[in-house]
Amino acid sequence: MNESTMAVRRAIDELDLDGIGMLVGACLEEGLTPEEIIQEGISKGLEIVGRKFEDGEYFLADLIMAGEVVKEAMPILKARMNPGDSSGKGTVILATVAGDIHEIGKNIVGMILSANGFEVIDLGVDVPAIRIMDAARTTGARFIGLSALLTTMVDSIREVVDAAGAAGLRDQVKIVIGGACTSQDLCTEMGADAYGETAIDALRIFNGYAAGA
Ligand code: B12
Repeated sequence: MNESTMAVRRAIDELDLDGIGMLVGACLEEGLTPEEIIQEGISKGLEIVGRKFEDGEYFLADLIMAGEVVKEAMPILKARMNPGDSSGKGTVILATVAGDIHEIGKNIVGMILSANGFEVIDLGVDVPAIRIMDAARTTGARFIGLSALLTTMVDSIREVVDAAGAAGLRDQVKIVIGGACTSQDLCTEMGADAYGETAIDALRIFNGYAAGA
């Protein structure tokens, strides 16, 4: 395990808002890619925070702080991602589902997709199905990415699938889901088109659709 990404992981676990920028910068200096830093440092650090929250060692204020620490790191990583080629792979509408306000994973997915030729329309968090479908209709986007982290909110995914049906768009749009509480089984159960475990999976899946696979 790389020592610098371990330091990023530790900084998130220790809620080190002041130190994170320097540590992420050190990883980039070493030649690590933003994707590697996200995967090995940031996501793993947040996993530790999540476990501590579950165990009662961390409280909601700590979760909020962990989110702030990650937000500090994101612009630094974004600035180092490829500006995105103009190959015009299509438009992806991204949203965290209704009832859920987790945004870090969605934002990472958005960064990686836009750095790889997709136009990303990010509708934000806690987005009702109807708004997602309005956006799909008005922009003509064929791809929808839904992020969900709360087990209690997974039905919001089905609502989007149903809304696509009601709008007569179900055959025209691909609905891809991801986020900590999702799985292939959930994807099948909710009637979505694909499940991706990581932001890199999101890219692979949308690349496949863009290529007509
Ligand atoms: C930070 C955090 C928060 C922050 C969010 C800050 C922010 N600005 O986003 C705040 C403080 C707001 C928060 C609030 C709550 N949280 Co919270 N939170 C977390 C924590 C620690 C990290 C989440 C995160 O950002 N992970 C890092 C990102 C990078 O991972 P990710 O989102 O999974 O995304 C990756 C992949 O899943 C994938 N991906 C994500 N989206 C998509 C989309 C597509 C299309 C694809 C293909 C892939 C993909 O790519 C990403 C990168 O690879 C998690 C613990 C955890 N391990 O997940 C708990 C966690 C998700 N929270 C939890 C809970 C319970 C809550 C609260 C209900 C707490 C409370 N009592 O109020 C509230 C809910 C509020 C609400 N209505 O949404 C639980 C959920 C349990 C469950 N299964 O339902 C968790 C798992 C903690 C725990 N272990 O108990 N939380």
